[in-house]
Amino acid sequence: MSSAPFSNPSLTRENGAIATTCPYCGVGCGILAAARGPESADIKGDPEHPSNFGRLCSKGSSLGETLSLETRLLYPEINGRRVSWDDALTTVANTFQRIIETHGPDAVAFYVSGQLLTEDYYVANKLMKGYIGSGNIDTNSRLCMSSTVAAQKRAFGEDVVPGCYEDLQLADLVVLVGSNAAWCHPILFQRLLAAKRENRRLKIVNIDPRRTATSQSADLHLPIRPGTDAVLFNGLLNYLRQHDSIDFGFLEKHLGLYAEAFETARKTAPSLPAVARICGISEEDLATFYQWFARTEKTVTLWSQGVNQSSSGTDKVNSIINVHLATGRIGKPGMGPFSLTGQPNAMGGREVGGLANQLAAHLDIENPEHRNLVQTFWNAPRIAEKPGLKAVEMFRAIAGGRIKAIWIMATNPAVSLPDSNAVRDALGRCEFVVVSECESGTDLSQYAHVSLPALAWGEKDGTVTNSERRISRQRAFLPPPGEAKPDWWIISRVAQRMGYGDDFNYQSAWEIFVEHARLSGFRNNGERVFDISGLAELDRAGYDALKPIQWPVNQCHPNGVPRLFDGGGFSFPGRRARMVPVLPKAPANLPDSAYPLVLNTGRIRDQWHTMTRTGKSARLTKHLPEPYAELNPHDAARYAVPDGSLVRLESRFGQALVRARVTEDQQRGAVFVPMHWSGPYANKGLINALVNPAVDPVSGEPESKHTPIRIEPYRAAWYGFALSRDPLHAIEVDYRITTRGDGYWLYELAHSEPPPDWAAWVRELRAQPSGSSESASTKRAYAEEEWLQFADPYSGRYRCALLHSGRLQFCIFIDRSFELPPRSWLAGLFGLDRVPDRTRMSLLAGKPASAEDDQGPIVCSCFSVGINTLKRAIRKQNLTTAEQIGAALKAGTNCGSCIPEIKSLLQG
Ligand SMILES: Nc1nc2c(c(=O)[nH]1)N[C@H]1C(S)=C(S)[C@@H](COP(=O)(O)OP(=O)(O)OC[C@H]3O[C@@H](n4cnc5c(=O)[nH]c(N)nc54)[C@H](O)[C@@H]3O)O[C@H]1N2
Ligand SMILES: Nc1nc2c(c(=O)[nH]1)N[C@H]1C(S)=C(S)[C@@H](COP(=O)(O)OP(=O)(O)OC[C@H]3O[C@@H](n4cnc5c(=O)[nH]c(N)nc54)[C@H](O)[C@@H]3O)O[C@H]1N2
Ligand code: SF4
Ligand SMILES: [Mo]
Repeated sequence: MSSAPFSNPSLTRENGAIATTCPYCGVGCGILAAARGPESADIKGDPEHPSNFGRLCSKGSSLGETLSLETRLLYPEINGRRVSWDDALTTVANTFQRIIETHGPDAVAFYVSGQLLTEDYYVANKLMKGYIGSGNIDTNSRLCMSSTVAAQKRAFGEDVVPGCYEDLQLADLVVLVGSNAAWCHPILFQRLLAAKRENRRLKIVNIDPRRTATSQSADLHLPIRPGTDAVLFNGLLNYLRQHDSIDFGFLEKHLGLYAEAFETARKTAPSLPAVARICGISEEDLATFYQWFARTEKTVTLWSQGVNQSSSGTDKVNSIINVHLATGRIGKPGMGPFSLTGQPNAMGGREVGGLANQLAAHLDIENPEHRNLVQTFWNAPRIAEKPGLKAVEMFRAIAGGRIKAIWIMATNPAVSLPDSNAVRDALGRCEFVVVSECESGTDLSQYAHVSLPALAWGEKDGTVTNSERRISRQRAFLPPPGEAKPDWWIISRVAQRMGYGDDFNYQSAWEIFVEHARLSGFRNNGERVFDISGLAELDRAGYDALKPIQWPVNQCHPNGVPRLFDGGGFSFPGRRARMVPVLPKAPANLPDSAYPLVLNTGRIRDQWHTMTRTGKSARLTKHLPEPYAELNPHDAARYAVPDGSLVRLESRFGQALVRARVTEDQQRGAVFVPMHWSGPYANKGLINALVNPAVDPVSGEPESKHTPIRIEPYRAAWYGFALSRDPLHAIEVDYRITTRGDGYWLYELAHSEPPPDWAAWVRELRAQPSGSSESASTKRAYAEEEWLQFADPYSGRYRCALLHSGRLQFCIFIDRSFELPPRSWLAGLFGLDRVPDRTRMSLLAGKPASAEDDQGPIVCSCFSVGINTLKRAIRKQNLTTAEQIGAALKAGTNCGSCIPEIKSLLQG
């Protein structure tokens, strides 16, 4: 079993470590990394990086465990066959060119990602908007930040995040709306908790329909009815006015329009009782929140997908920004509205204009002057005249045959777009699908006509921008594997083959970055806040040495700017801002008698999106190894779904089969399911198959947090799990979950019909398809193989285990009930060279002779500490605080993101 993940605490720049940036969330933590062979690395938080000051969360610390090349895409392929780069690039260029010539530029599209580096993104946007001449480039940020982008443009005149991380430490009140930062922005959340320990006045409020790890650390949790945030914030605006907390001086000086916003708030959220009723919370809690907000000058409001991913997400964001404008609490230390970005480069994508309705450098596609500016700067033959299609529309246009060729980079729409069955159908019908990826075998791969191998994190070079506008370098510390290439190289070589040679003759990420920096200052005259012209003169060495810096960076601010809009300076004419009147709207689809529950989807602590990287780390997989649905005990009883059983979920769009987790954390009528599981890991865990494709009319962002569904118990003939040293193939059952452990694979299984003969079925399961890799040593050991078996047809119980020379190879446990032995103890036996005789006796019992040997499901991923170990230590050593637990077991002492769970163990 691997020990602590931050394997080399002595890493420093001086001893050869490379400083780079974490490829996961928008916190943008600095990392020191040193290669340890081609497929692994030592990782440590960079003590000098101003986002994390040396700390890393469980995902960041485990990056060294995700570098295996086993499933990487390493060579270009056409229709699944390896080809040369020249063939692949020429095929892409010629096919795009042919379709454009026959059907016009809007018949092709790019679908890109906030996980591309700024330089990759810049080149993709330039090719589509300036050379192909269509607006049809959209990004997965459409599913993520686009409501905030739209709202900030409506409020400030430009998409700008005014504040910085330090504000969380300077504030006396921090409100988190629709954000589970404890799991999704862990290092920033840890900074907030550290500030709370220092500043006793600091209060944390969390607004989320469900109780999360974030709520557990909050002073006040408002479990509002899903979708009612705009009423809550309109109510707050109204309350602030009634209680004399409005800064009219600020409004007069810096705002264009505002009166109507107050009027709409008054009409739609007239009183505390009315708001409390609509939001489904107690009047008392509501009053507490409003009072705290009214009387605390230093307030920061953070929000994320619980607000953005809504059919009225743009309005909801404006309702939040309104209360900050109305109180003048913006841009000052410890104050401001603060959107937490999700992806490592969500911000960089916005800077280069990666959304279909933007131009590069924060310019507007609908403004002829702006179009002229960008076209002139690029000296481009064309410029997109109108916005392109937004993600959901784009895939509809593919289904309808209007878009005939699509190039997808660094995102997996077959998993992450809503109504995924329709998306897959569209991809299946598309004439030409190009996929740039690091991984093979994803749910998207099967639709690719051309697959292009991209360099992955650790191999590529460029920049990303985090949630606080801070630009950091990602630097390569691993050699390029196979024939993989940087994304910018792939795009620009296709551009050259399309005839745009000179303008895409880039030889390095640096050349692209300085061009992007020059464009941001081109005819700017201080009108656009986004201006990094101060970096346009960087030479190659300067780019390589670039230290993290917050834009704008220009002549006036050569060292960047932590806060914007202190004392105005907004981007509307007269440097003004606007309060947008917000009329609260109900979600697009409401529950009814056929689909009575509301499906909410989101993230878990230790997985990243479609799991292409985090799924490779055994440590990360242990925290929550199976897709699940969280439901309230009342709903569980009503629909006869016991905790731990399997539950079938169904919406008007599709179905899923997942494990039920019954918890009071979930409010009645609401079900939460993580978004992470797809084909390689679960046969029916794809939750976007159910999610409605309703979108916000302004931003086009899908309503991923609100779909009416129904649930029913799944009646299995049998449940089971298998643990195997070698991967098992073709398990045809109703329910199959695959997880990767240290030296084993774990399969959770269930099926509605029993096989006729268990022993024969198990043999079939273990049969390797021809040509597959059972190692030579395994084969030799066959002579000494030993089967242990237990079958009781009467109770439906079947158990068997296979040992090779005393080493556990495989075991399977089948039962009519879903209550099976714990997996963790058995899994641990795969770490032994020989199963001791005493243990062998209890193998088929599935539990150790002594209960002490079973540590239970993992709570602390960093140090692999299980729940049983924690409970035992609490009981036996009388531990009462998380600090004491840390001292005794190390649990919670690295990234700290398991501390909320540890605290709840202490409480109960
Ligand atoms: N571990 C991990 N961290 C990540 C990611 C990951 O995949 N894994 N992804 C990154 C990305 S790209 C993103 S965008 C961020 C997302 O970060 P978050 O937005 O914090 O994460 P989510 O879990 O999507 O949703 C946040 C919360 O919104 C709540 N919510 C649902 N409906 C409502 C509502 O009507 N009102 C309110 N107020 N809340 C509601 C959900 O219950 C959920 O707890 O995380 C980033 N960080
Ligand atoms: N139901 C539901 N759906 C959601 C959400 C939700 O909360 N609920 N959240 C939405 C949000 S906020 C987001 S951000 C999306 C995320 O959804 P996706 O973007 O689809 O998820 P990822 O797994 O991050 O996909 C990134 C892909 O790019 C590959 N990759 C990684 N690095 C590189 C690179 O450098 N180059 C190339 N070419 N490829 C690379 C990875 O292997 C992976 O396959 O999901 C959205 N979908
Ligand atoms: S908080 Fe974690 S996932 Fe996010 S950037 Fe930092 S280490 Fe990476
Ligand atoms: Mo996101």
